[in-house]
Amino acid sequence: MTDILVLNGPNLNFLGVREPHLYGTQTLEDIEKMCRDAVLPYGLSLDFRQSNHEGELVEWIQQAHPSRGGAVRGVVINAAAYTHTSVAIHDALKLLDGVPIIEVHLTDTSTREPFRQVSYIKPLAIQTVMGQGANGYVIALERLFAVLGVSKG
Ligand code: DHK
Repeated sequence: MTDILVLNGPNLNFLGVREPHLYGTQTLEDIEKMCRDAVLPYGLSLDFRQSNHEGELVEWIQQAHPSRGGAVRGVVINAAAYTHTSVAIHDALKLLDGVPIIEVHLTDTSTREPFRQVSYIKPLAIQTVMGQGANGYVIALERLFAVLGVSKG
């Protein structure tokens, strides 16, 4: 069981190598460390995961549901390319009724190709953080802490 679930979609395991002019030079491991450092003072547990497979992401979201023994309090998700295509991930996130979800993108997708203009995550998210690079994950987590009313110490 985890308090905070951070999910990452396809190709994000190539951060640092992949189009660094767009996605930056930090690796996913760097981002995980930033997230762990952000969560630590709050005494919350963090599950940080990445998958290139839509079904695996759906499965992890389902596992966060109370009927599967989950007790997740907040979700940060960068569904990467699945953001723009996945009704399955949208439907799975909808199962987590009442759990605050924050959508993150390293890049500002609103200024990119037309096929990136649609987000199936956005309607379920309390906030979308875009174009802030790796720091967007920390911004998203801090918003979650505020919404959850948790404090340091
Ligand atoms: C990451 C991806 O892999 C793309 O498919 C999305 C997103 C944007 C990002 O900016 O983090 O379109």
